[in-house]
Amino acid sequence: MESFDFREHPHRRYNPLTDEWVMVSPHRTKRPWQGQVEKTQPEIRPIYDPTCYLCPGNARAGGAQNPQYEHTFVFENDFAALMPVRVSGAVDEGGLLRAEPVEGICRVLCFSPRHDLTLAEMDPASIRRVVDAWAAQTSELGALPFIDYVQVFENRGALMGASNPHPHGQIWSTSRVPNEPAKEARTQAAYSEAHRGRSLLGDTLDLELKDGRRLVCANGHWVVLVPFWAVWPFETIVLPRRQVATLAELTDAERDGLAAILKQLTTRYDNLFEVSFPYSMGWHQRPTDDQEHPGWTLHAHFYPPLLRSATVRKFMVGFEMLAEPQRDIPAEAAAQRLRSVPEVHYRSLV
Ligand code: H2U
Ligand code: ZN
Repeated sequence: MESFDFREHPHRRYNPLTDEWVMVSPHRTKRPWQGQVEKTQPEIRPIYDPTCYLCPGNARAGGAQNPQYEHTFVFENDFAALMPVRVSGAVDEGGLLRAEPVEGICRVLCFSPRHDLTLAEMDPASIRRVVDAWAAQTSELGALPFIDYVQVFENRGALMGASNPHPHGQIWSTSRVPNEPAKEARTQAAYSEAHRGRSLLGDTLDLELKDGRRLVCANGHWVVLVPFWAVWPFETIVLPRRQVATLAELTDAERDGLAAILKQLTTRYDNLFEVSFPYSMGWHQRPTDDQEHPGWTLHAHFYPPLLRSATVRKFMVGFEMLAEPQRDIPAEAAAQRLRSVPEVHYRSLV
């Protein structure tokens, strides 16, 4: 019998945040390499696009007109998935056919008046304004009595279904705690209970800092790493060094540090395949349902779909849909690749 080496043997890794497993097949990265890394044409976008519904001064699809905003701009989603309307009752047929009403408020956040920028290409002072907007929305929506959870996120790039290249994100706040944060609430609370109040992600961060193999970048307030249990090829998690549970709690220095680390991370992503890197990212913050949620640590997940080049993406299909997620490139190798690219954006070099 061979003794287990996760650099060689097919294995499963455990995700303690979701209580789920991911299969890792490191030997498959030795498969013959088919085709090289294609580069796509550099995308040229105007600073202002008269047909963009997010640019300053333009009309939106719903008929409203955007102000001549100079920094960030928040508005109610014209096609909101949820409504702030109280409805009572529920459906439950034998515990099998169940439904319950959900109320909520959905907003869109324009990161910048500039149509041509992305987080990677914005300056840290402008990204800091995005961080402030995230924090302000978290406080405002989270304080509403019927809102139990505030989800801040960004869908970046057409590959991820983003409807518009103008730099923007969304905030959906809901009267129920959705699946993913609900799982994380359970696992973090159970860990805290079992480890005398320690935090699951705080302890994970300590282990990762000691190990070092999965670190991508860091500063005095934040650490970015490829989680041991990452599913997406270049998935990362952004962790605060101080134990905080929401964006609203971040100090001035932590917000500046966050703006800096977000610029670094998104720049590294773009430099990997010299393309504006698509992803879904979002913050997992403590629910605002008046429960305690011991051990909750604020963190952001970045889930980028790209695998080998600007055009070759990972599909979560077949075995992954029916059994469990699987990856070839081990987390350690992905982190190493993200560390090895320059911290200066490739577009700023031409
Ligand atoms: P995405 O690119 O992540 O899909 O976000 C764009 C959001 O903006 C989307 O939810 C909203 C869409 O409903 N939107 C408006 O609220 N008004 C508009 O005029 C167009 C798009
Ligand atoms: Zn625009």
